[in-house]
Amino acid sequence: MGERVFGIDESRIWSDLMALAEITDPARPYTRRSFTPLFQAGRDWLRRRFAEAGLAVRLDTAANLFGRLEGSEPGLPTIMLGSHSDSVPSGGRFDGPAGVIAALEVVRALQDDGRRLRHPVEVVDCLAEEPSDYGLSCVGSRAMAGLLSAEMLDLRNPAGERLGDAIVRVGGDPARLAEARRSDVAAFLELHIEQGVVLERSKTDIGIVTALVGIIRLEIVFEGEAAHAGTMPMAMRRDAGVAAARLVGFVSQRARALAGAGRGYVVGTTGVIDIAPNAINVVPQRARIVVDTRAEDAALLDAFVAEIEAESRRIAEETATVRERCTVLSRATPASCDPDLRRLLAEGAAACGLSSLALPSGAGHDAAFLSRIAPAAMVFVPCRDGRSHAPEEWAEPAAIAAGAVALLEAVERFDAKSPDRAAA
Ligand code: HGY
Ligand code: MN
Ligand code: MN
Repeated sequence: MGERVFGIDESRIWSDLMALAEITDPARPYTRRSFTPLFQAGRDWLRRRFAEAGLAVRLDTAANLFGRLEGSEPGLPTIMLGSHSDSVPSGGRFDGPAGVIAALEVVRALQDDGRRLRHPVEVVDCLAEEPSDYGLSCVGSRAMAGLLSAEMLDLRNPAGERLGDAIVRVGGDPARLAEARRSDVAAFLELHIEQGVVLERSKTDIGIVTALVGIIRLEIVFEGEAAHAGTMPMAMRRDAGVAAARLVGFVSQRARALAGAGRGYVVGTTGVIDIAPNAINVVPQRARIVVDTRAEDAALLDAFVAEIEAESRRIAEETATVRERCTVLSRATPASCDPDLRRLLAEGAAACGLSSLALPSGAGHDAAFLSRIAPAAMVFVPCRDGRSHAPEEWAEPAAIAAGAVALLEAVERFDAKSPDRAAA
């Protein structure tokens, strides 16, 4: 066992993170996309680690993976800790796994010291937090919040598989999805790398998240007309590529303008641009883009999306293309973190000599959906240059361990103070 700080074993956390990181597509480190065999291999590894820690392991009907440790007072609601183990393509080793392993380490620290909380504790690996190939993110945490709809289960991946069938493939049972809905969670706490630069630049040990932005992702398809790039007169072209490019520019310019309007955090990104037939000397016939818009202010986010929708129609007219589709792929409303849990995190951090600051999250997280069914809070730890969703993503072992210490402190304080009594 490595050096332990407040019961947390830094080297155990690190060796777990590096072992899990090995389970990746070797051609595109670090990639462990949800619903793939690699994802399942990562799950199998987590199951073993949960079991070795003495946890009761189960999969719910939405294919969320849990490790549970009963409390000393039967009937109390659950303290849930965790994050996700799936990644974006060519992502990092810490986005998600740092939260799952830190949660596991909190339970191991309790076990090592023979300490038993009053409440049961669950470590969770939420299914498909990243935008999956079915177009939806936070699949498992939506299910726990009762927000994974039948329409969502009918979303299909490029190969035509339904999301519902993919959930069955990884061990869930969408026919009994209601059983995944949770009403017994006393608190949800998620550790995550900041994926920004605030903590690193301010040399602060941990971030205590105030709120998570709302996120709306929409897909727009322009249909033009394939033509010879050399002979078709410019004035007669119906170039879907030009339509897409103009809308990509609009999204970025408008986000910058709104961000300066003093109404909180606003960003807009077009991360997916598909052109067909995608040939050097052919005027693009079809262009599909997926836009990711985010804001702290729900009304502002809706207004931003409405502007994009209107602009896509205007661009279609001006480029003689047809806007074949403008579909909202996913929507997550802004979520606030629980003030009491935030206070416990701040007090616990201070008691352990850790500096902390409050900040919003520009990234989406499972905590956004768990906050709809339980008080939820997040601990951010610094990551190098704020890089994430890239192989260069890096967090120092000591930084993650410090976050786990803050997590453990908050859990123990919540457990001791919580007025929960066993259900009558
Ligand atoms: O996209 C996000 O904000 C998160 O990393 N899924
Ligand atoms: Mn991510
Ligand atoms: Mn994440």
